[in-house]
Amino acid sequence: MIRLTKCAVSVLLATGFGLGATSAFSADTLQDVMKARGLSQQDLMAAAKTYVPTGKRDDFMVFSSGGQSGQVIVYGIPSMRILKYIGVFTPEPWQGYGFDEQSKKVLAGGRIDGKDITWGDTHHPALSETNGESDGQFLFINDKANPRIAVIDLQDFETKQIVVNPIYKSEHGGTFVTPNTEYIFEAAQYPAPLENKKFYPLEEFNEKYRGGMTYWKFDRKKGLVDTAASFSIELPPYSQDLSDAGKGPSDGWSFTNSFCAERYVGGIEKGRPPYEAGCSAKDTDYLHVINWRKAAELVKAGKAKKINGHDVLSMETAIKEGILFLVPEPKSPHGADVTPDGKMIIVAGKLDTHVSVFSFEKIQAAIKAGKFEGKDPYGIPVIAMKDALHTQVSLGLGPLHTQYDSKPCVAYTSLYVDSQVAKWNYCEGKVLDKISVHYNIGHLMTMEGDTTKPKGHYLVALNKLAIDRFNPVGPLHPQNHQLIDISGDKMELLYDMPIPLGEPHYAVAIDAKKLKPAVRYKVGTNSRTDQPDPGAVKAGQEKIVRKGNKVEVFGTLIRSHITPETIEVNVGDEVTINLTNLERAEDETHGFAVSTYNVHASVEPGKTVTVKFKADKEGVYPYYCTEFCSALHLEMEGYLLVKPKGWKPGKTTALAAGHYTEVEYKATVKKVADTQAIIDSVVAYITSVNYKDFPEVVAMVDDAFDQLGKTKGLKEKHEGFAAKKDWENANLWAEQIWQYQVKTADLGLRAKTFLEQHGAKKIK
Ligand code: CUK
Ligand code: CUA
Repeated sequence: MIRLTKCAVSVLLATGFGLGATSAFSADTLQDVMKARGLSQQDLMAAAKTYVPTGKRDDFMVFSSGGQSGQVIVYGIPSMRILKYIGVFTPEPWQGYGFDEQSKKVLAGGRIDGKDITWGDTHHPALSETNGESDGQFLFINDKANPRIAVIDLQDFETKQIVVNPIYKSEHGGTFVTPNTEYIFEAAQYPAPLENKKFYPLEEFNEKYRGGMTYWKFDRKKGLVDTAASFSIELPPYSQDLSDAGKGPSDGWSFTNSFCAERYVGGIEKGRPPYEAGCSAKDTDYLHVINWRKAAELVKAGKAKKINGHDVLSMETAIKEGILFLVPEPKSPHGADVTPDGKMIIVAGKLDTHVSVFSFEKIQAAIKAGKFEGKDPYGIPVIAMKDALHTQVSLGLGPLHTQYDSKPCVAYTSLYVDSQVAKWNYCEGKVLDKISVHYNIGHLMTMEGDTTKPKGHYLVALNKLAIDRFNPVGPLHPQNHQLIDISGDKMELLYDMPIPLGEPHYAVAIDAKKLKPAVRYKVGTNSRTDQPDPGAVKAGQEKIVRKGNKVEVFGTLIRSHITPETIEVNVGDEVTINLTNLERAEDETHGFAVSTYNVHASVEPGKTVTVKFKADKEGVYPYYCTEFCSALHLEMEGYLLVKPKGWKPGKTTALAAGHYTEVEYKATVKKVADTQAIIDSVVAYITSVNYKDFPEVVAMVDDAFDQLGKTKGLKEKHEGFAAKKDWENANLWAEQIWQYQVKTADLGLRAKTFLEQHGAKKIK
């Protein structure tokens, strides 16, 4: 059985990557390639600016809304390589999101009126800030269709909380954060009665329908929104839209624009002119200027009333306390973006060629002087547009959103109708450059462009239509994110990236160095709460507990077995399976699925997850690991046996036997000895260098010795059986030693490669 021994070595070599052949480029010259592929010098330059060679990483990380997918898309810049989809409002099977109990609890937080809502229309992600700068700790995102926001912890890129807005029926102007992430903003969109399940006819729109602005209090220590400490301000039914938080001099204030300040109600089916006509009839809508800091104090002082159990400051109170003002803005505006220095608010009107630059100082001067041009129908003081404007600049057709450069006074505005990005100077009010994009751009995004310190370098155009840019995939086209180099005077288009998951309205980017996600959980962690999970067990303590018709499994996962390997239940039993991944090595995730019971879990190193189901059908259901985690991944399996009512074992038949011989047993023993020699040589290498300086390697070495430790007592066992000439058991137990050895060697070789690649030094 020499064959097996060779196989053993080849498995070991195959797992010890880094021993591969060095590859050479083919003999083509760069010119040949350019000619063959029809590439220009400019293409080559763009490729050189975006190509991230194998093994290298991106400079910036983007968190993009996943649009109607209800997820978040993570990708790198400049490569535009997609790194992850984060399940947020929608179940995501790979991550087990919505299929294991821990994540189901998070999704249940997003239930409305007792019903699951398993999709979301995600629009605006926002990164947490400290002193106005992105800190890389948390990400927030809204759901426009079902008024909700979610909290994602960037420790593990997992959704930890979904919060339902108790008074809106839709929301859009969120999420935006204050400079120290004290609050997360969310503005309503389509006006509706604030009380839940209250019906008022559209004829009572002006009196009973309302908009609003919600300020969610964020508890950074807990990493969760504190709903009890959050509040809203009642606003007129003006279709509040995008918002932004003040910063620097304007910190403590928020700005929210609106459309349909006409309060028009359509009804084309009844012969009325449609919404789009009535909602854009007047020349101006309103920018809402709110002193949120003072509002928070008023709420603390008990001046709010409860609506659906949530603190709401009435318009009346807000007006009386002098915290709510309106400024007319050119009609149907979209973005409201505060400049990095916090001095200006730039508003773009979709139906106007101008962007309007409002001065916070001027707005404050008008408020102080009590200089208003009048009141709106609800009694809110209106500051004259001219008293608030710094300047207006004509940029082109359909200006929507504005982002900022690291260079002072430089801004970029998307032009939806023109399909262009305009670069301009908002201090001096002049256009600097324009570039065409493909096609019909919505948002645009610069690196940390929402913060007090934008980083420049790149801009991404989030285009609504791709039309002819990609290989056709049917009538539903992907979206097109285009990467633009903004480091020079002229903008340069670098890359087209199709987004195939939904319409991402907005995205945010952060310097990749600011993100420091964990590589593993502390063994036994519930990743959704970051607390020790009661279902966790240590190696050797696995058990199956039965109480009446409830069967609870406390199991573990480690290459390459699931413990237990058999779960026997009776039909009708409620089955709970808790699984802890005992691995410490980076990226050693196991998955867990049970045939046809619609459960799946992703169990990353250290994580504990729970799946629950009712064993409502008798039969035999294999369960297995769904991640190709090791050479013996396919053997990482077991059986759920669901026994029929009143089933009794019949004539006992033997389990399948291999009928092994003494020769085979001896070959296995030799294979074990050969493999041990390889392990010894790897161990000799690892301990000859400063491996303790590499936490990744220490984790692998720990895991390796764990695996090797399991061989304890097995030698005596197989020798005992051999002495009794029970070659079947002797061979199988010797084989099991080898299984542990393979995993030990796999880890050892990975550790060795890592050390070699990271310049480990000899210590003796
Ligand atoms: S929105 Cu879609 S392009 Cu929801 Cu910010 Cu402007
Ligand atoms: Cu664990 Cu495959």
